[in-house]
Amino acid sequence: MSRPRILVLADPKPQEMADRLAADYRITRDIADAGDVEIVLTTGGLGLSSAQMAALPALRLIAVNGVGVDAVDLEQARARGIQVTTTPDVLSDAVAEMALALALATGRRIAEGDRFTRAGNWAAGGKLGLGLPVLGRPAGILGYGRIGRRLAGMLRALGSQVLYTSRSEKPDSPDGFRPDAQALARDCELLFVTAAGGEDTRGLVGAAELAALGPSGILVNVARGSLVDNAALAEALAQGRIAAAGLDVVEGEPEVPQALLQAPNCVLTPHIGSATAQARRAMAQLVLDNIAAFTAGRPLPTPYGT
Ligand code: 8YV
Repeated sequence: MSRPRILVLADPKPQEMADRLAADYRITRDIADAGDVEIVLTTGGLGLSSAQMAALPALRLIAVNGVGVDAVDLEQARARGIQVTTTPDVLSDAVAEMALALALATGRRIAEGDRFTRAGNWAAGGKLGLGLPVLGRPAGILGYGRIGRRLAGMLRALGSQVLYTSRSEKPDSPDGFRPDAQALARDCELLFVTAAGGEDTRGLVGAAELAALGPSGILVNVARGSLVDNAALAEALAQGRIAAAGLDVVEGEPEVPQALLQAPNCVLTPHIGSATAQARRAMAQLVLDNIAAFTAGRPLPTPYGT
């Protein structure tokens, strides 16, 4: 049987996984050359837009290398019976760890301290100001899915009180439920954004939530930039309405607003939450498993929504 053709919008990492993909499938990277293609490999960041999907009449599977599906036209996929798969669980540790790292980097001024030292200020007798403790302060999880729960477990193990908000209260959770983002921000001092992106969560963290978080509060976003109002955040950081922010994702990425680039109390990283060799290898393996199962007519290991 000839090797199936697939449209690849982004190679899985590490390279060995991309090589395995090339060995098992005939790859095209040109949507205009993919009219007969049944399978698309994309990432959480790239997704597959309405127009792209409409240009693929034979499409039957969208294999996402990631867990975010906010950039996939799910409505069109459902209407056309196109299956969507993601890579859940295997990246939860990495992304949750990144959230914790960003909280520590902001609270304890690690990025500022690095710049301060490299600029020769320490050698010149300068003193960097005090930071803020992270562990032991009430932590709020905005979005209690796989990543949010994993982060909650890490924080709980480190002695922090954990609160969360989600569409509904989770009876099995040992953490405190709050009905919405503002109530959560009011009752915590570290606010972690781990909810799914998309139009229904756009701007969940705005001026009101940041004011509720307060002047010693720290915001961390490892989910999607769309969840946080950039302008409100830049204002809150500049005016000291919150203490600091750690962002692995920003609305409009990879472009970042100047106000955030220039904010000394904002730590920025380039969407690397899942970027460890272990996580990316496991994600790529799941992608290959999903595509192989689809090709063989077997049940898909990680269909979206399960
Ligand atoms: C992916 C992500 O690695 O899972 C997601 O949706 O955003 C990341 O974990 C990213 O999409 C790769 O570009």
